[in-house]
Amino acid sequence: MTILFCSDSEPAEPWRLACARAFPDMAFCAWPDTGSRDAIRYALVWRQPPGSLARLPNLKAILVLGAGVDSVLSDPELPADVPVVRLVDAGLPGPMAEYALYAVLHFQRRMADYFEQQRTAVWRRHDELLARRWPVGVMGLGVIGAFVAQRIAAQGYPVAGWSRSGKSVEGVEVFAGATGFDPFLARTRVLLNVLPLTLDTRGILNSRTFTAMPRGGYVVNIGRGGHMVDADLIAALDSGQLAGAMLDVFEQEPLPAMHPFWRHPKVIVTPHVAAPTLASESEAQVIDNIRRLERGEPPLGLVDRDRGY
Ligand code: NDP
Ligand code: OXD
Repeated sequence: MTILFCSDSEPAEPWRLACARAFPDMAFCAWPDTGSRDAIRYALVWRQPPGSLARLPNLKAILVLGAGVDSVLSDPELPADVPVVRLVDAGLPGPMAEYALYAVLHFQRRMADYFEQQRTAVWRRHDELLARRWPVGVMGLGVIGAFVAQRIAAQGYPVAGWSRSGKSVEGVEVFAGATGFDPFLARTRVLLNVLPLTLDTRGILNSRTFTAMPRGGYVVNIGRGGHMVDADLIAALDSGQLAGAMLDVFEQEPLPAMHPFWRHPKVIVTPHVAAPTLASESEAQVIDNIRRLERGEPPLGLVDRDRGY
């Protein structure tokens, strides 16, 4: 029995060690070395090369080493009947909330202006500092989004969240579905995206969305690059409808050197670092899920492939 590690970007070694400790009787191999394809029972994947999970006749589950499964589900050769399992929490919400809070503070406390002023030794104060005047709106109230929303609310910001079902989150004003979207946007000064990328959410950060926000707002994208319509963001920033954006995720990663986001004065780019998956925080969950599957029990974090998350 073999565990296959399959990623175009992440190192296999931490997972090789974790699997060797937990399953000394199972073999481990890292794509493109598959050993005997018939022996592969579990695949640990993060942005697997397309087609790498095809023709594995005894594959029992695909265990995604992240919370978002869009890159896995977009593989045209993904085996149709094999369960896809994602990480649930696994140490991701804390760093996501830190990133989000930093972004809100950065904009609210006018840090870009002070960095710029320092370059020319300008001593000038800007006002409008009160957190209660900075309504934050979190798109996606799942495991991560709900945590992010509560962390920011705990700092005194008025926080609302928007999700499909509108499940309640203590301390957060909740909006739901298509009818709740515009009222949610109308009260939001800093829009924080923590949605999964699905057919329904692709391109949701577009000019219509930005126009529904009060003029001079901010956008923070820590969901996926596919949520953003890049040209619409640039147009909204250039027209003043939006005052700034902090972006961690991009349609193409690494972000191409010629992409206008790199040089836009109102855009901050980070290289998909809001919450990297750490083996130390997630291996127990992955190992536990393999044990559950071996016992014939449902794993934690089973993805609804039709829904896309
Ligand atoms: P969950 O599946 O727990 O939550 C998803 C949330 O999005 C739910 O609240 C869901 O609504 C909502 N949602 C989904 N589709 C829609 C829709 N069409 N309209 C409105 N709401 C919708 O995911 P996580 O919180 O664990 O992760 C969220 C995303 O964060 C990941 O998919 C990934 O893309 C991103 N991520 C980014 C990282 C980074 O480093 N930048 C790190 C980790 C994750 P409902 O509650 O009704 O189901
Ligand atoms: C994830 C990510 O989805 O790191 O876990 O983006």
